[in-house]
Amino acid sequence: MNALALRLDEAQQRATAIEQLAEPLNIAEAYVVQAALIERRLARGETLTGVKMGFTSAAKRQQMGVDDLIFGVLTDEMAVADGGTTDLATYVHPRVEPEVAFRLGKTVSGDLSLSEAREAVDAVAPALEIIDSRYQDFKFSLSDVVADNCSSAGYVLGPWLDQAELLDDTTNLGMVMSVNGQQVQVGSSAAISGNPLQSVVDAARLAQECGAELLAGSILLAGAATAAVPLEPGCEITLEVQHLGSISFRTEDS
Ligand code: OOG
Ligand code: MG
Repeated sequence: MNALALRLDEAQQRATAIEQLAEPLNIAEAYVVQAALIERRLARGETLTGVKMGFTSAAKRQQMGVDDLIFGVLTDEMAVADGGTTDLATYVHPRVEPEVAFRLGKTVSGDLSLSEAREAVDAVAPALEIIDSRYQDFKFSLSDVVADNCSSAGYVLGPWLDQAELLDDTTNLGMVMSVNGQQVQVGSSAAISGNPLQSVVDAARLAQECGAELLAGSILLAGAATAAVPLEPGCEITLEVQHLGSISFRTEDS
């Protein structure tokens, strides 16, 4: 497991793709590789900032040809400031996708109801996720992508909003992602498991299965509402989420 984690970690650090894993792992083994990969990042001084859910929308499952929910880990190194710039040379073949993020107000793990998930979150924000598979051609099996920390590479968060009326209903917010002012994806937060708060329920369950918790104060990316779009140099990417506002970042000119 450590050898696989090392290969994936080096692929990320060198921004060079590797072949899909030759030995098929089961999902539990893939989460062990993911944990070893995160340990390597923490040993370099990165800190945990939260978790992300993946394949919560039919659009994503269809784009990537997989059919189960996955769970990955975010660190401070992945954060890109709202309005900031990211250098594409640090990624293999990055894509961007429109999301909603929650901040946890208390530590949770295991079985939660939707109303317990609502009580567990204390803020919501528009979010863009930069995903970057370390596998050639962005192709992988479900266990391959879990081992690769679910393609986690970057994230941009808008300002946290904590008004109860916003948190009480994030089920059907219009979401528009644009590149250089041109709309590239239009969707709704309803595409995220029918309700983005369902991602809190699912993440708490998956965390417990991995012997972990979702920590108070940490971020949860609920998953993309639409398919992801490849990032090109010299672009400005914006996301507008109904009632939550807009965020953006730029990619450096090549
Ligand atoms: C895996 C990550 C999926 C999402 O929001 O569905 C994900 C991938 O597509 O490479 O982050
Ligand atoms: Mg995502």
